[in-house]
Amino acid sequence: MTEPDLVPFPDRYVPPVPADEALRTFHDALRRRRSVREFSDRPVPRATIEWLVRCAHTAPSGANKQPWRFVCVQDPAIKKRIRAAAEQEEREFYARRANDEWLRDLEPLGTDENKAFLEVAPWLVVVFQLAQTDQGGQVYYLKESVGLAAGMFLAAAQLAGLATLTHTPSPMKFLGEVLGRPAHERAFLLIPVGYPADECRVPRAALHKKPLDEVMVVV
Ligand code: IYR
Repeated sequence: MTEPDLVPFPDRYVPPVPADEALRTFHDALRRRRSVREFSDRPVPRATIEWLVRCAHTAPSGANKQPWRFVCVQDPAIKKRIRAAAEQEEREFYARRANDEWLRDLEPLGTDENKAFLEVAPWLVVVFQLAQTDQGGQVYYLKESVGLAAGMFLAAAQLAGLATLTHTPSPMKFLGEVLGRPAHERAFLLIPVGYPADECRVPRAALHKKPLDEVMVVV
């Protein structure tokens, strides 16, 4: 058996301001995040997107396997193909696949099969989950791991003043095909990233959060 190799906890983070203040500031940024469907075409530098991926990539993962890939699309021709394929799936979803309750739940959001934002947003970041490591090894708690990384990506984008959307065209198989990804990668989430359009609106329904005592139980 290999001995665990434990080292002193390096570079431990200590907030530069009192913890309550740090949390208030962080919460104030997070609470103002909205899923945006009307993007500006204002460019976002590649270096900024790299920082977002770096932040996401700090996430914990099962046995530290880091079973994710962030495919960052800025090529207009590829965005166009993604939009066409997504809209094809979404037409099917709205016409047939979604049941009545689902469609009713979506009504307040005003979503439909038109996904112009897939061409307008300067970046489409497609998060892939890896069913095995690139070397063919096992991965663990795959959805939990990739979900954590995706959450950190969204938080980082918010801190950078960037808008995001957690878009899940369903099924998402076409993303692996359009992006030429290997068989062990499966699309998990498509995140358009950019600035909101000047005239951007968001659904009123999305402003409501349940009160804390509904989501938090202390025993
Ligand atoms: N994927 C579809 C439908 C959709 C589903 C849920 I759940 C949402 O929160 C929003 C949309 C679409 O993108 O239109």
